[in-house]
Amino acid sequence: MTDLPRLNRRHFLTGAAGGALALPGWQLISDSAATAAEKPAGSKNDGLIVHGTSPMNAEPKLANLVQSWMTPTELFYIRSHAPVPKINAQNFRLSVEGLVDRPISISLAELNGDFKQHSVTCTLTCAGNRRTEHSLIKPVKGVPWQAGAIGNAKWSGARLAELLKKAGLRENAKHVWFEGLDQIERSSGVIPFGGSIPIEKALDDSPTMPGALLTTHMNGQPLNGDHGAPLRMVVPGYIGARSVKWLGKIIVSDRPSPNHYVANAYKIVTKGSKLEWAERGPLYRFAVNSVTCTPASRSNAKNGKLTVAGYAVPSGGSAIKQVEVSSDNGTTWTRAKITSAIREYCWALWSAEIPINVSTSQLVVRATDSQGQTQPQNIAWNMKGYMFNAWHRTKVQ
Ligand SMILES: Nc1nc2c(c(=O)[nH]1)N[C@H]1C(S)=C(S)[C@@H](COP(=O)(O)O)O[C@H]1N2
Ligand SMILES: [Mo]
Repeated sequence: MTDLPRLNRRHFLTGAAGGALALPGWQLISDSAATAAEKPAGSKNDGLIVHGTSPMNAEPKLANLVQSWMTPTELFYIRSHAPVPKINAQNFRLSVEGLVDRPISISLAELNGDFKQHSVTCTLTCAGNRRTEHSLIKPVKGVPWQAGAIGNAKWSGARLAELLKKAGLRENAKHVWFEGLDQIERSSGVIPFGGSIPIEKALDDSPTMPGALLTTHMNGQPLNGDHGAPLRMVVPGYIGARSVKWLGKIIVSDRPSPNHYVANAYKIVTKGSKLEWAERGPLYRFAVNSVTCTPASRSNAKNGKLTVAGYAVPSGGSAIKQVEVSSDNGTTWTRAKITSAIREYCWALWSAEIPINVSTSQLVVRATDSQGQTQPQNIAWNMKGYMFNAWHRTKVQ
């Protein structure tokens, strides 16, 4: 790899501190969305919608988000369950334990120097993206994401499979747990954020896409605090929650992680009984989805043709095949033009010219991916408001 700067101490220190220092300038101003506020205009992340500052949860405005196929770091959504932990990158060590022959404790310099560095471009999206639309069925708790909890970035680091190979997997290794160094206050006590993935996914390397990447760089720069400095997982094709930030520990096991964020969150449940939580499997792959980003809903439109544009994301691991827009609630569809690269594990950007007249009240978009997955007209409500991928509707007036 040629374009990844070698890590050094200064990078890690500025990388880790940068995110924390970059944020106090944000201020809350009243906005139509109850908890949302925007960063004052005139700076690079002009227009980020902030749902909360401690921990930081923010998403870009949709019109800004679809300006480029590669999402600039300052426009990349931030989803954190606790404040950014202070990590001294100099004496930081990642440990690998559990069902391995040789447990590992490794520094960042060793991870960078002893393992081949790979760069991959893939889309990360939160399972709660579009929760505000889901809440129109029946309200749910959780960060009220609009449709901006998604971004496409270049991630660089070592392949998880190579580290696991070095540790030597035992025969009964079935799942890989990730543990963050953050401290999340819950009624039951303080816990780290945890994730886990099946061992098959961890080892599912292709020449161009790792099953999972131990990421130190985002878009060619050392990770900043908000995005997980100094080290995070990136699990292409899986819901964002499996890409654990501020990674401190990897545990190989014969079962999924018992961490709250695997066992008692990120599942599709409708009643929330103990039994239902125990019976449901953890969410892994994200679902095919698409959103019209411009114009915004309720923009004024004239008779004639309206140009609409947005993003479409394939279900985890596939590629976008087609995007269609309808002005008659799905009776007839117009195929949109893909205006970006089309790649596995990545979103695509699209635009379409749609004839409209006085009787047009809304536009609908749906995407289909290379696995034949397509968005449903409606989806069933679930308690946490996850995986909302019903046809996206834009009101026109
Ligand atoms: N340690 C830790 N990792 C985490 C989280 C967190 O709160 N703590 N949030 C997860 C969730 S729910 C998502 S969607 C992604 C968001 O990554 P980003 O903030 O870089 O966009 O990080 C995941 N990794
Ligand atoms: Mo998420």
